[in-house]
Amino acid sequence: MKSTAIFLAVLLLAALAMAKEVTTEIKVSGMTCQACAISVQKSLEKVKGVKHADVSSDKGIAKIEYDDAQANEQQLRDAINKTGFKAEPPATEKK
Ligand SMILES: [Cu+2]
Repeated sequence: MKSTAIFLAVLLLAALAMAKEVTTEIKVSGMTCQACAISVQKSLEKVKGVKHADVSSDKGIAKIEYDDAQANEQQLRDAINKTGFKAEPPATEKK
């Protein structure tokens, strides 16, 4: 049935639309040169759902584009911490 196929296609598109891509910035301390930034970036890009990571050792910031259906910020922080650098806590959680 043609209508069934169309219905399924619409459902699939709706599911894909719900998986939204988000961009977040995480402060990273301890990076001193470009090699540090690259190792953080490589680690972030290994996290499932991460599309792109842009890490600046000068600014001490990792900018990450990821699919929030597959990854969350905690996983990103864990990936950064695993490299030996430190993901700073989110500004909103600072006391
Ligand atoms: Cu370095």
